[in-house]
Amino acid sequence: MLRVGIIGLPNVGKSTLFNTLTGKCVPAENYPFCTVEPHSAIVPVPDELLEKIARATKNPKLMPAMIEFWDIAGLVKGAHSGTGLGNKFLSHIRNVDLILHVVRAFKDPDVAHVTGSINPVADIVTVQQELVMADIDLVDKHRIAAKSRARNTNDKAAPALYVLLERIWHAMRTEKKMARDVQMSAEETESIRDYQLLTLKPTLYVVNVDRQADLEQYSIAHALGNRPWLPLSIRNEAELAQIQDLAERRELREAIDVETSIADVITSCYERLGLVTFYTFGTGVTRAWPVREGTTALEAAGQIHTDFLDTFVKGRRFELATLKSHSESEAVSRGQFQTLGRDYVVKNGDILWFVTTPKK
Ligand SMILES: Nc1nc2c(ncn2[C@@H]2O[C@H](COP(=O)(O)OP(=O)(O)OP(=O)(O)O)[C@@H](O)[C@H]2O)c(=O)[nH]1
Ligand SMILES: [Mg+2]
Repeated sequence: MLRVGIIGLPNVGKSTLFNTLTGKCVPAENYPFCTVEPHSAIVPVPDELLEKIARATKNPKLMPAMIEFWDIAGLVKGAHSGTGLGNKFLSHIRNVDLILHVVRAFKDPDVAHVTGSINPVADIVTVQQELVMADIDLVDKHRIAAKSRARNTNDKAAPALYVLLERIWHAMRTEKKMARDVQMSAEETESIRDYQLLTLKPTLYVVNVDRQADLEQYSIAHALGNRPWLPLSIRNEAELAQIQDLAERRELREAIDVETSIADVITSCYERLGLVTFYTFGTGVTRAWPVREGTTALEAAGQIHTDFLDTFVKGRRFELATLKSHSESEAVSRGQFQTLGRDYVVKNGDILWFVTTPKK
């Protein structure tokens, strides 16, 4: 299951976003620290291709990719050392795959701001610094352990790991750098992936505005530069989600001058995770399978059933157009498929069928 943790200062709209994303109701009141325990809920990823495959192959039950969203308490300055409730929460998001950082850029004098004034750019820095501080402690622990292993054991990887951790630790302490901004090779990044550093995780910023003009006023685009972000009118989206009547919904949608929607947030989270999706169909079910880039046909089959790792014979890849006019067995007998060996690298949008031997 893919996991996304929603973070930000208190009272910026995290729980309202979570509720709207998930259709779940957790308290979203106008006072800071309304959320104490993290809440989680599972949300399907909107997927048009999945629906098309289901229609073409007449396997109507959809199993889309799922994302588990975690709503946590607001972070404040000093959260890493125990101020507010944030530090307790930081531990809850250590194992998420993506961080969704909500930033307040709506004015509304009726909604209190922890520092008293709206300053999204400063708020982003405050939250980032808390994440950096929380990571420093962790890097330090691993740094000391690597140093000891380098001295006292035959662990060949330990000296290089120690040098790397020393470099990251230094950059975090002296320059307040996030781990992802420290220059590292792909192998170095991989060597510390298991540490679950918060500032190494992919991040998507959601800038909560009441209207598009809020973005310009606070120079958001400039401040976030090339970091991925989306504007969203969370309160309006929450209102929209309550409306059943389609015509009324359309009217409100048009009245909201921020174009990105809740569905865009889910899709962007999925995209930020850098996954590819392959599809399977059969016995009434059409299913999307999110896998890491570079996954082979054998590994993909193993996702479906671990037994397939032993019984894998080959894969078959079908075009959607073929499945629209022919059943799977017709397509096979007409030779309208591509045969895949175990080392084939799965591509986004592949519609696959695995041939396996019965297990002895
Ligand atoms: N004007 C306006 N108010 C909003 C918007 N989003 C949220 N709010 C209001 O802000 C208040 C706080 O929202 P929450 O969703 O509870 O905020 P939170 O970030 O979860 O807060 P904590 O859990 O305390 O950290 C509520 O009164 C919301 O209705 C928005 O886009 N515009
Ligand atoms: Mg909350």
